[in-house]
Amino acid sequence: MIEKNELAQIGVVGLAVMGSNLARNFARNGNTVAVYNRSPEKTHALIKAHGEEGNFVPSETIEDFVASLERPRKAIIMVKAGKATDAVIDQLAEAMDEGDIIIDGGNALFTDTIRREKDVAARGKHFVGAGISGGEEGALNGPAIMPGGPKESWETLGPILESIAANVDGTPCVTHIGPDGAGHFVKMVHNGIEYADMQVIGEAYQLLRYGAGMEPAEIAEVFREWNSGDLDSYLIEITAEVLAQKDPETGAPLVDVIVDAAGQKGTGRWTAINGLELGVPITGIAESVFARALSSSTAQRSAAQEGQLPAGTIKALDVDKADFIEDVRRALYAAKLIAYSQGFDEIKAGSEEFGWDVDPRDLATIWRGGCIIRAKFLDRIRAAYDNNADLPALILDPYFKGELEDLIDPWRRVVVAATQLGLPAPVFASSLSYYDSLRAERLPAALIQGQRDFFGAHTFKRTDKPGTFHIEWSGDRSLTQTD
Ligand code: NBP
Repeated sequence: MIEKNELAQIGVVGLAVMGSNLARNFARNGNTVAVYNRSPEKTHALIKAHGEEGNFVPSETIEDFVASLERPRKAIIMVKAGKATDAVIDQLAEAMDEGDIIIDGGNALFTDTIRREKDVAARGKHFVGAGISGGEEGALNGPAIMPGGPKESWETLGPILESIAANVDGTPCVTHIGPDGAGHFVKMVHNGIEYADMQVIGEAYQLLRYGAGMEPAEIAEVFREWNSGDLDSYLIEITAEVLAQKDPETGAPLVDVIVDAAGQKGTGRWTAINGLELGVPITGIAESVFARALSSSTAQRSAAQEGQLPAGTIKALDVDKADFIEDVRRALYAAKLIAYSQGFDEIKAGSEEFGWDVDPRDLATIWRGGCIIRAKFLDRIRAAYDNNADLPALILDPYFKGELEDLIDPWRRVVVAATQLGLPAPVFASSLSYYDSLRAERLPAALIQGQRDFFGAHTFKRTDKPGTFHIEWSGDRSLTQTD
């Protein structure tokens, strides 16, 4: 229904997949929604197909759109991230008044959000970078929303965002994450964890398929069963659906028909780059980004297959099938736990670096619904941070330590099996190395420090006394204290 004279509580700019679904979600939840798209066809199409779902106020110019909003005006931008976002922000900031709020709901890089907030604030308006997860379906029926920006904007925006967010046990999956770029930063890491979660599921599938020789339909049943236990999550649920699906054209398992080159839009890569910049070992996420890149290196892969790189001695799997399936389940759980633990480490480091004061409990709460990484075990993560807000690492929480007691041996067996079978399991294996590195009493870093001192006089610390030292490597090899 189009109520032309009614002022809208919220506006949406950009009516492609995400924007049109988000606008419908606002309208269905009793909000009057102003809608605008650069090319008016999308606006007309939305009103034609869904105008009866609620109160929409369509506009064909940005000025009319702004005029159709009640004050303080609140407009969410859902356009292609990058230059398009800057263009729309500029148009809105020009047409809006002091105190109005511009929200960017796209997948912006958090450093862009920090810059945009400064620019918009200098023009007297508020800017909120909000991460929105859940894809098309989430946008329509309830996404997880991670808004950053000024706290005072959250006071105005909170109720309207709560009206459309997913809801778990009466708690909306949205909260103010922190100032300026905090929301988009956290959404970036969410996507990084999503990459790792999808990769470890893929590695489990690969082992069951080519290690245990199971067919996709049979593996689908295994994933269905796993979805009723510790691994209960959206990604496990949809994995069972994808594996059970037959290709409508050939009747073959769909997974066998799909080209094995994974795409990416960049948020996983940003998470890995930021982990490197902050010096946080987010190995699971980085390996997952590399695994997608390797899968898409089609020319190199086919050259390697044609050239038949030696496989070495491949040993057939000599274990009970049911035992192996259970081992793979536990290895998947362990590697997933590491990915989340590392993701939370990155958020903690980012929060400290940028002074955001992000509360990890908020994330464990709002990620329980609406978003792609929603999972039952987020309740456990929430409990872990409730018990100790300064947990040095998620896996050091007593509950997860207890879980790892049961996971560690199966996890080792699976990494050994993958190695013996010549099957790639980059995140299962590297996460285990990360885990063993964390618990190692001594790391070879001591030797690296010695090498660095040898070739570059980079100095080293001693285990037995304070100070910084150097060995006169090219002279008499005496020890000198440099400070
Ligand atoms: P797209 O990312 O495909 O962007 C298309 C929209 O951007 C259209 O409305 C288009 O208008 C508009 N646009 C462009 Br392109 N350049 C513009 C410009 N210079 N000025 C004004 N408008 C411009 O849409 P989407 O897939 O709905 O995603 C929207 C945002 O949400 C993106 O940032 C995306 O990363 C993020 N996101 C997407 C998902 C998902 O599952 N798709 C999930 C989470 C977040 P036009 O019709 O006139 O060309």
